[in-house]
Amino acid sequence: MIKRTIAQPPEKLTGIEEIEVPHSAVGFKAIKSALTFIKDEVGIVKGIGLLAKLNQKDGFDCPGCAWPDPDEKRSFLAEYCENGAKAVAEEATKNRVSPGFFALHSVNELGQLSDYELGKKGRLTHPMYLREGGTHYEEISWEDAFELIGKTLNGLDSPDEAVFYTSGRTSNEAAYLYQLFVRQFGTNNLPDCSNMCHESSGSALSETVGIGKGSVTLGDFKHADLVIVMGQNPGTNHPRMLTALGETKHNGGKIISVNPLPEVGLKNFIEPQNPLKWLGSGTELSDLFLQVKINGDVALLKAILLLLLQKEKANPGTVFDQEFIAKQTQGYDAFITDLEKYKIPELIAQTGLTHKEVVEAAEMIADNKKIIVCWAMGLTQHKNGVDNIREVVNLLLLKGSIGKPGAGTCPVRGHSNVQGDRTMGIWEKMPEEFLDNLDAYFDFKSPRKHGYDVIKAIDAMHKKEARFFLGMGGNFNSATPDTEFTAQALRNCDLTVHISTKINRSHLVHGKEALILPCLGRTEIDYQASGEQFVTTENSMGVIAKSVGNLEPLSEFLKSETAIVAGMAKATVKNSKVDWDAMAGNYDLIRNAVEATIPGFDQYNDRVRIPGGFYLPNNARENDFSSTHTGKANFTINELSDIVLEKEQYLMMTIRTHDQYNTTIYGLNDRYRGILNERRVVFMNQQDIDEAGLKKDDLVDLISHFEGQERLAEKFIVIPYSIPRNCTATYFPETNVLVPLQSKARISNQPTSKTVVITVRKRE
Ligand SMILES: Nc1nc2c(c(=O)[nH]1)N[C@H]1C(S)=C(S)[C@@H](COP(=O)(O)OP(=O)(O)OC[C@H]3O[C@@H](n4cnc5c(=O)[nH]c(N)nc54)[C@H](O)[C@@H]3O)O[C@H]1N2
Ligand SMILES: Nc1nc2c(c(=O)[nH]1)N[C@H]1C(S)=C(S)[C@@H](COP(=O)(O)OP(=O)(O)OC[C@H]3O[C@@H](n4cnc5c(=O)[nH]c(N)nc54)[C@H](O)[C@@H]3O)O[C@H]1N2
Ligand SMILES: [Mo]
Repeated sequence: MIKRTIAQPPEKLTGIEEIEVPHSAVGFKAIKSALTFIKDEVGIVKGIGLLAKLNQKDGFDCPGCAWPDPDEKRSFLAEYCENGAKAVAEEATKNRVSPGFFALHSVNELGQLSDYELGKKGRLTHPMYLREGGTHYEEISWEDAFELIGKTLNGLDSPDEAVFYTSGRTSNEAAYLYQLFVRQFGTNNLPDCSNMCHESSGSALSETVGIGKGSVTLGDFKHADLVIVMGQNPGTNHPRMLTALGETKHNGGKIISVNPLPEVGLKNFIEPQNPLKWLGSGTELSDLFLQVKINGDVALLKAILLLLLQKEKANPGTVFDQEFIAKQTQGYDAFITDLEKYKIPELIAQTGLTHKEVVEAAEMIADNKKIIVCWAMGLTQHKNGVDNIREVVNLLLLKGSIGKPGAGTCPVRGHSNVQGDRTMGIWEKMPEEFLDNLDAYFDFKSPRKHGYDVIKAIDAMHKKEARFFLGMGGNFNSATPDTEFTAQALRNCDLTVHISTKINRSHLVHGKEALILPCLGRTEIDYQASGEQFVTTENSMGVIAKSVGNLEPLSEFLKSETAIVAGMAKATVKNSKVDWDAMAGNYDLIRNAVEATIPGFDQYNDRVRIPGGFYLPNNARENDFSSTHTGKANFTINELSDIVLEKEQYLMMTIRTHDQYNTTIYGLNDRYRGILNERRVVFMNQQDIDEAGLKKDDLVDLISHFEGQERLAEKFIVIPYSIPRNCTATYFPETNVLVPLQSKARISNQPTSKTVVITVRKRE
């Protein structure tokens, strides 16, 4: 069994306190919590100045989530949330990690700190270098850092021995230049955080409706009859979405939530815009809460679809949109034939729900015509993650609920520019058309062989088939599955390079040599040769807008991500015809190149200067499905979960607390689930706890089981919680060590971080 190294956070308990689960989300406590983070990290005067620019048309895009801003007026309080304020506080912190700090603390010593303690050390100020065999990072000049990168890359046997990862905060401009550099160097090895996030959504949506992005706009929430929120915790991860759900309700629409946990944000919400309401009882959001078993969604959807089919047969044309089906779709008959193979009681048994609850959901769906389905990681991170989403699409197609106001698909994206990075070409398998355009504009030949995604990249580094790793943002060691395996993969590299704002565990799990390159964050002013620059991002609904920071850079040694890419490119691709300095000196030139090579960016530089930005084209929104492989929207046949639990086994989902941003730990509380000051907890059903002979607050070890292998995570506190039988929940990244690398979704190859088979062992 795998034991811990510094690749994992230490197994220290921090002193749990349990409180009652609150009745509603947001409200006064959220505002108070936001201001406390701002005060402690940034200082109140500078902090308020920052919040005033957050998500405003003349300000910067929140580095938190990708939820869109209203197209129309934006109010001061409404356009940020508690967790956006925490994200800003984390970036604009007063604390600094300088060369002096690294001289005092060895890499090994830093590895003993928790992720929370590490993050609180502050922002990186200087480029740092760890020499082979070295114990401490030392200061290095930018020139020497670029030269080392160029030399190492050019010393590889093949460009495919290098891996270039991207996290989703990188701006469009930096991402575009970065993928150009990587392709000019000669590889498509561009894995990204999206491989672990919405890859299943992209795979399912491209196949079924011809675009890997969602079809709805923010305005659609005002017109929807019914919004179904599946596998998503907006109260914590997309708090501004609660405002949109509030609007649905306000206009008479209904909400169904489907989740193994009764997440507070989905139950009740107190508007942040209106201080008069902060102390009130709030808006009840969900009309129906379906507490589904982990990975029971395909079974639930199939049961609902069968009930709808029965109703449609009884009264043809009243439940399904037959005209839409006939005109716009393909595969209906085969889909219905397959669906009829299933038996409703058997399906419902897999969901853990009652017959009555499923019938109620089917009736709400049958009665309404304008339906939006929203989802996030609760649907994508499963072996049948793609099936989950294709089944959602089947439902929407039957109802003709796509490509019209108030209806459609809404995969809710994570990182603030994860969608834009893909549009800019950060993908290991960009289509030929994109590569052809790039080649024509820049007069070179980009590689055509598909590159590594996250899982394949880890595997290749582990086998020493890849020997160079670069992370454009992110925290690869801690965000990926199978922590100890991944750590070994990184340690196998000749050189690991991280372009980062803050110190994280990936800097401590390094190759023979390592570099940390500190970059500007969203909140900072970006000075370049032609003057102050702005960047652009794409939100979850395909709006491209400008983002400009308002703080002086915290150190003169920081470079923008774009400038860093240019520096690396010049040191590496010696025969390039690209004028890297000109592009990095004036981002308008990068945007001109984007306009020339990517459809939908006509007059990019002009349109993005209009406050609020512009929408990219979206065929599904326009009710046009001609870009799928059949030229129509496609019904698909999907598989149920095939996980069979043995005695004493549970399914574990790894989720986020209210006080973290992925691997960045803002604080130790999960207020909305009643847990304060502790992350090493395992939520279990009370009956399961009783049957296992355990009690509340017992200390346990968790062991995962996959293809005969066992993985171990030690010291977790048992917490009885409202969760279906045989289901458990823990926080990521502490339990990533339990997620097997080879456990992945069919088609999308996404890690299955929400379905890990575990047993629980009481500690002596
Ligand atoms: N404050 C904050 N904001 C964030 C982030 C953050 O860490 N902190 N992360 C950002 C990123 S990158 C992303 S991708 C998003 C993530 O946003 P979410 O997807 O909301 O994040 P998770 O915590 O993974 O929560 C998954 C939800 O799915 C439920 N779930 C788990 N398994 C199943 C299942 O089998 N079926 C169903 N129906 N539900 C299930 C869980 O109970 C939980 O409510 O948030 C983004 N925004
Ligand atoms: N078990 C489990 N694992 C998961 C998930 C899960 O639900 N369960 N979720 C997955 C998902 S959805 C995602 S998206 C991934 C996230 O994976 P990543 O994107 O790799 O991880 P983050 O924690 O978001 O990255 C945080 C780091 O980014 C750097 N950073 C912050 N802002 C900037 C910036 O502006 N520029 C640069 N260059 N660096 C910056 C900081 O140094 C910080 O330490 O994790 C995945 N891993
Ligand atoms: Mo994500």
